[in-house]
Amino acid sequence: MTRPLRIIGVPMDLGADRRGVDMGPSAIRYAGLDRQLTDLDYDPTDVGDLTVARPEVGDPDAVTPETGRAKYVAEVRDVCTRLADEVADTLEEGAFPLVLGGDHSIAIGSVNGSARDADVGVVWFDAHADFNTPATTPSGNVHGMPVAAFLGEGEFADTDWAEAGVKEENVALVGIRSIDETEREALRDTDVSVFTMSDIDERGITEVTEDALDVASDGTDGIHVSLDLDWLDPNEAPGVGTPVRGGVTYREAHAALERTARRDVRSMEVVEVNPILDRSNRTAELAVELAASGLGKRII
Ligand code: EXY
Ligand code: MN
Ligand code: MN
Ligand code: MN
Repeated sequence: MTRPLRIIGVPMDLGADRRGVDMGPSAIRYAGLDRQLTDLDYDPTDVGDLTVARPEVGDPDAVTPETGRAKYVAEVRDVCTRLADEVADTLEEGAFPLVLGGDHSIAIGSVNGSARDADVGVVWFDAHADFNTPATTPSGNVHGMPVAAFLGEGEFADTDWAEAGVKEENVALVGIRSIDETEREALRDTDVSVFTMSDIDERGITEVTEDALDVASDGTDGIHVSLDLDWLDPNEAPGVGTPVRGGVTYREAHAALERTARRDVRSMEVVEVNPILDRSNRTAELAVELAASGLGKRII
């Protein structure tokens, strides 16, 4: 029996400095997403892309009383509000939401949508912790803030950025190797689980991934998977805006997503693919492959 799935494109680049990540959804579709999903017995419906304001019409230096310094904060919030509705509607209609980014700020929308009517845990595959707030950010870029935002950290407390009530103890960051001092300090005061690249070196990807999945599953109705392609080593995934050496290998990434597929995954996003920086659409193809592994594809 085929499983209904909705592809939701979000050509967002307002949360990041490097223009080009807005073309991620096109590149991922071009890399054969629909065919992969159909082969996996999903019945995909591509609802197209959400409209995202052009940087030229937004305010890069926006400051709001509520959120302090965060570039294009009003425009990012508007997109995330619409994305949360789209993800929540998709789930309500019995389909699986697969969100294509776009920069990682869109996760604020996907997570709030996925967790609107359920208790949801989050597994965050990323080189970065994405735990800055408008008060701590070194860049002003919202793609460095989504985890802090949906958990209601700092200025995000008691705002609609965190309206779905995801619990810290159900959030696991995996593969982290680039973290700002302010993020490190803030994370120490939380119940978020942080699995670094050193943990993967020492314990192996399978064990670490299983632990992260346990964190996200514990007492929840399902898991949201957020896959930032800069989680992988830049040799594997060159088409990202903020590459960091020493990431997971091609096989480690597949192993982690294959383990993930065995759990109760209710929504997923693949983000930060930047076709302008890519080589022959390699990173977009990888995004498709890894999404397929996370949705149950097996070698045999
Ligand atoms: N921590 C840095 C910042 O907040 O500006 C870099 C964040 C990069 C975030 C990328 C998408 O994962
Ligand atoms: Mn990220
Ligand atoms: Mn909830
Ligand atoms: Mn990242």
